[in-house]
Amino acid sequence: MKESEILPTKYADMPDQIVAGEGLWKGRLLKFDRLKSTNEWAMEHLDFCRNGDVVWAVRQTTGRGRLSRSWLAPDDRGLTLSVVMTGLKQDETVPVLGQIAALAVRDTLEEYSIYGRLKWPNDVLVNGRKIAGILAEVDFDRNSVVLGIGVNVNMSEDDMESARLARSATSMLIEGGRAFDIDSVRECFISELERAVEYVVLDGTSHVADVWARYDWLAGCMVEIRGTMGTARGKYAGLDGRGRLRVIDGQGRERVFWAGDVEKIVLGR
Ligand code: BT5
Repeated sequence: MKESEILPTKYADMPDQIVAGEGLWKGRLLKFDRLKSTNEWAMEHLDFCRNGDVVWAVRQTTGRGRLSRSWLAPDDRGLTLSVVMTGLKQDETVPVLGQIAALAVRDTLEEYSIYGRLKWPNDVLVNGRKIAGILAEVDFDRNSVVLGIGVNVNMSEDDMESARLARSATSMLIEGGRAFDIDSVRECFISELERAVEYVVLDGTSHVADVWARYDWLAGCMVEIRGTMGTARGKYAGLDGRGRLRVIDGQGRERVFWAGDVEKIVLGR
């Protein structure tokens, strides 16, 4: 980042630095040395944010996941940021933004020779362990979406162990066998996301389910889905064109879910 483009800010609760041109679509990078949650800050400061701003916390202390769950990011070792998008048409694009972000994370990892798979609604897994999570929040009144992304970059097995995530979580360091430069990972992710969002804006969302299917961790599995609208068990049938999960239940009926948690059913146990 060029020194001349860094503008220090002087207000409490405002970014420590604002860097022009390093956000999405050459938007601003709003950099915090420490922040409770980039999503929380962005949602509370939408009047300050512009389309394409990226809120980045070097240290995020109380990151949030979906459904009031928490997101672990030990000091300096995770990438934690939120992308602000405003003025989006309230069409089919908004519900698939989380999936587009997951695809962009997967593409980013591939740049570093780490090969991720996707798990609905928008997790990225490597060897069955979660390496990145995404939280999309919408403010309908302001016509804005805050897309929060957490990527485990340099977390060790010990970090995962102490957070009781040893079996369920992994990191770029664990999978790649070396430490990675978080600035480069961030820059790579922003350009992958830019590309993916532009594709959808120009071409619509119909291709998202097809691209997702190439890397789908649940493909061919029996699953149990606990959605906001009930529970179902059955054969996983991929995503539909609107990003919803499809399951064929025991009676052969197709059920679709907008949101929820899905797990593979291991038969014979
Ligand atoms: C998510 O929720 O996966 C969304 C995570 C989004 C985090 C980003 S970081 C930047 C932005 N600012 C925020 O405050 N949040 C976003 P969910 O699917 O509910 O998964 C949460 C669950 O994953 C937790 O209950 C843990 O079991 C597990 N978990 C927590 N931290 C993890 C980590 N670092 N790696 C893998 N799994 C983790």
